[in-house]
Amino acid sequence: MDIDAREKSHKTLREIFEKRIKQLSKLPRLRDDASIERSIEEGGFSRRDFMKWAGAMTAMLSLPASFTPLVAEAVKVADRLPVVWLHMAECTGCSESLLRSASPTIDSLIFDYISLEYHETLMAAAGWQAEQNLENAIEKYKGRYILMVEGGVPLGNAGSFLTIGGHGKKGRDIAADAAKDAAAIFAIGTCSSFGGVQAAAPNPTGAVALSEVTDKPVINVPGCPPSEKNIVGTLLHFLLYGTLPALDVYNRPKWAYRLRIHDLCERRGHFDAGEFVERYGDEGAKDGYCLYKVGCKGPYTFNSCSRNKFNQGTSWPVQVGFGCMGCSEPDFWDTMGTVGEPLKDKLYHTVFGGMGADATADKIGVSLLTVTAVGIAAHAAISVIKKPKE
Ligand code: FSX
Ligand code: SF4
Ligand code: F3S
Repeated sequence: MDIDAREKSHKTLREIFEKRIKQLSKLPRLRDDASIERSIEEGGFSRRDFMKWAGAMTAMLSLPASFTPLVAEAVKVADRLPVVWLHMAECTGCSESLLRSASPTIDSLIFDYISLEYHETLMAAAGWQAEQNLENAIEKYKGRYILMVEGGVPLGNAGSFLTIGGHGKKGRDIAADAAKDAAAIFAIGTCSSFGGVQAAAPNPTGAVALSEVTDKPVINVPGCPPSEKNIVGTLLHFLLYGTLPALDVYNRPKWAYRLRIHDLCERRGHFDAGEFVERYGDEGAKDGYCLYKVGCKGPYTFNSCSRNKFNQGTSWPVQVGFGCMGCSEPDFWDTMGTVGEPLKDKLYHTVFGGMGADATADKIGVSLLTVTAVGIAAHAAISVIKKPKE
């Protein structure tokens, strides 16, 4: 794109965002007891910290740095959007990832600040009152609320593996009903995006992805759990654009899931140099070598962990010395082989055979995952020949 065209497109984008923020700011605030400024201050952050955070989110959403003030403005109107958060079959790690870090992050503060109309693990209400809250929120904010769902949806035995509340309402019906009048639907975590651990073979409860119980578009934010940045970024994207983000073939936002873990991994230099950890605790492990041979699935996994990390950017699986398990990919429990071991040749050929090394999730389409593992395996094998054990 030439400079003129780029400036024009930035101008258009700026106008879209300004219009959207203006529209949202006209809506009534849903919470009187909080302002983002106060939440940030009470969380121990300065305005400077907040702007730094907004700058990082702007970059993450692939927007130019000059959009940072607009992103910060968008956060301020986040309390106009009611959020309904449902739990299906899962471990609640997705909520934990976002909300229960030892010290609050700006991301978690934003979740405290938005109007969570219904969230089973956080709200004070219980029993009949909780059920009533959900019905009221759906009715009151019809067509306006964002639905976030955590967990797979069990369909087996007519949905009876997950019943919630006094009337024994089935999880699948609760999710389907809540989806009907939502303004946007986010499947938070791999369970909700693809079925997750519940759906691992033999999938006794018949668990499926959220997208199987609604005809409406679902934005998948996978990861077991997903990073807080991917969750908050998806919300921010919706606030700014008011539309669905560009999605890959698995309905994951491209701004977060377009690159493989392997593409930006801090150990990538060692992979390219053929320097591998052969066993946990060996000299290579101490030197921070590549974890491919001890089971890292980073070359087949699209997610932003190597850029964003977890726990306030402190660390991520590869940094602590345990390879990526492929947790943001569909059916990773079944397709990523044994934990701690590289994928076996047979699986490479069945799942990845015939794909080019530059393949993206889109190009691969419905076949699973990413680049040709044959190529990856060949690289690892060649490196053994080139680099005999020292
Ligand atoms: Fe699943 Fe989230 Fe993994 Fe757990 O709920 S994505 S099991 S971290 O908590 O749904
Ligand atoms: Fe990093 Fe894993 Fe790729 Fe090695 S195989 S470079 S540890 S992502
Ligand atoms: Fe999951 Fe791999 Fe990231 S296991 S958390 S996608 S490093």
